[in-house]
Amino acid sequence: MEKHNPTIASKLSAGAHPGQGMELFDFKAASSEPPRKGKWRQLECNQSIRATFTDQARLRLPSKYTRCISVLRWTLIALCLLLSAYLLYTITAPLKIISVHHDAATLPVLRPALAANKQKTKHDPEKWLRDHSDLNHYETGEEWFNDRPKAAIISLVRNEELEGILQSMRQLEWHWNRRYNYPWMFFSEQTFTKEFKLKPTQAATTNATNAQTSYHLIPKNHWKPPPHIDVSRFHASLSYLGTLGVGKGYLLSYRNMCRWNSGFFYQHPALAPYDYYWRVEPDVHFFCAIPYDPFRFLRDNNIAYGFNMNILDDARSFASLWKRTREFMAQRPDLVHPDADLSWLVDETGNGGEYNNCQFFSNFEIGDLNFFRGEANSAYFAYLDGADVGGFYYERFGDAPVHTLSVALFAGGKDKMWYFRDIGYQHDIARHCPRPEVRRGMCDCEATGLDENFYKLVPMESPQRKPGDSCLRLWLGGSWLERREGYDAEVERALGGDGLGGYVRREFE
Ligand SMILES: Nc1nc2c(ncn2[C@@H]2O[C@H](COP(=O)(O)OP(=O)(O)OP(=O)(O)O)[C@@H](O)[C@H]2O)c(=O)[nH]1
Ligand SMILES: [Mg+2]
Repeated sequence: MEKHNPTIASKLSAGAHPGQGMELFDFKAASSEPPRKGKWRQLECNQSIRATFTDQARLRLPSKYTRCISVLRWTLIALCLLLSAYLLYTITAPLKIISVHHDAATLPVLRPALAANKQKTKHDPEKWLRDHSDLNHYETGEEWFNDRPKAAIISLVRNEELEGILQSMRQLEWHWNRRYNYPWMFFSEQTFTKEFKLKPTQAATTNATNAQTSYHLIPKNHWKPPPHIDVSRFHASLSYLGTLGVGKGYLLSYRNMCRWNSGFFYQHPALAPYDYYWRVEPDVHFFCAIPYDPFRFLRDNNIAYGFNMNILDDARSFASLWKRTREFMAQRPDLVHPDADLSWLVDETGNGGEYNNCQFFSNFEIGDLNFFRGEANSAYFAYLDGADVGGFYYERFGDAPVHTLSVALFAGGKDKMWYFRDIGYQHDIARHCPRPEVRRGMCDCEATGLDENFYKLVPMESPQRKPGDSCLRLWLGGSWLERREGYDAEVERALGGDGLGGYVRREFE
């Protein structure tokens, strides 16, 4: 017996008009065999009838078996989609959690007070950081490659410090360079061993990065006292500073190291094609993800030198450095930059115009090689190293105070220097970790204060006067130096403090 679909029949009788060049639905065929594609003929009817008709008919189309398959198919598709979404999420989640948005209040920036005429420059480092900070950004492609600064990570290191440099590399790679792939360049006066470079089954420098690595020998005359050095006077200095207990003052290798880092690294032929360097030592720590390219930052903002610790050095190691520097300035006043600001380095009142021994702690530095290669710095180094002074061997001039004085004298104003406050870092007992307010979940360390590390490097027995404010505050200047009314540093010291209290402006406001 033929069964008609009552709904369709009633809809038809209620107003649908078959014919007039349109094809009709074959009810008989529809009732006797399951309709297939092509069995439909169009109805001349309004849209609503067609919809109801189609729905009704469809309900009857698939057999139980076909419906099951269809359900299964959609379930599988849904599962696949879910799985893909989950995989995508797990791969990118660590990056997304700390995707960076800078607003004015959380910029990782502490800038020094500049001389009134220097307040306005065409560079805007804060804006640059806002525009270029992105942890999900991986630099790839030709456009990026052609535009990136010519820069390298450089390390003076010994074969026996392999474990230490691997540790430094792992952290810097993880927190930054795996997204930028700047080359690592290793320097030594010794030939680097196969173990140091590449040992397929073990950790070695080549395995610690996807970036290019290269190994360079230091020319012999860059790593030994120059001929004008009087050997017996030099030996007397080794034993004198050794006896005093000035850090590594008795080591010839240390003197060579300080001299190379002061005046020779930027002359190495392997660095000739490069414009910027980031110095990395073995056994240092990097605590924070770095969401931008510091090389590009320096270049785009015309900054010569970046540091992240500005602390006091042991003055006994460079007793005549300031006197010699003044001599050089007197000889070559033309080289001193017109914007040079020495106010944070020279204590005119408390210390009679002497150098206060503040220094950029140079085991971390990111800098412009062309500044160091320039006439002013080269001449300054040549003077300190020359026959009249011989300061790297008769004393223990360190590369940190030498770089600091050079940058301050010859690079320009403080806007040529940058405090990389957001790069958490540790070298031995000196540690810098950004405050929670500015770290944005990107650091794995306990926050340190602004005055932290100030005199950590100066042993109790050093008779040097400490400046009244920490080096970093002196560099920042302005309101960073204001104390609350009635505060007396002498009273604080008499009570056992260090005289660094009472500041109106604390680190983050
Ligand atoms: N190739 C080579 N590298 C050296 C030599 N002496 C020091 N260095 C490297 O120079 C850098 C500074 O040397 P360190 O001995 O760490 O000096 P420092 O940082 O002032 O002293 P510490 O506080 O003890 O770390 C490190 O990267 C050392 O690996 C040396 O004789 N040969
Ligand atoms: Mg060191």
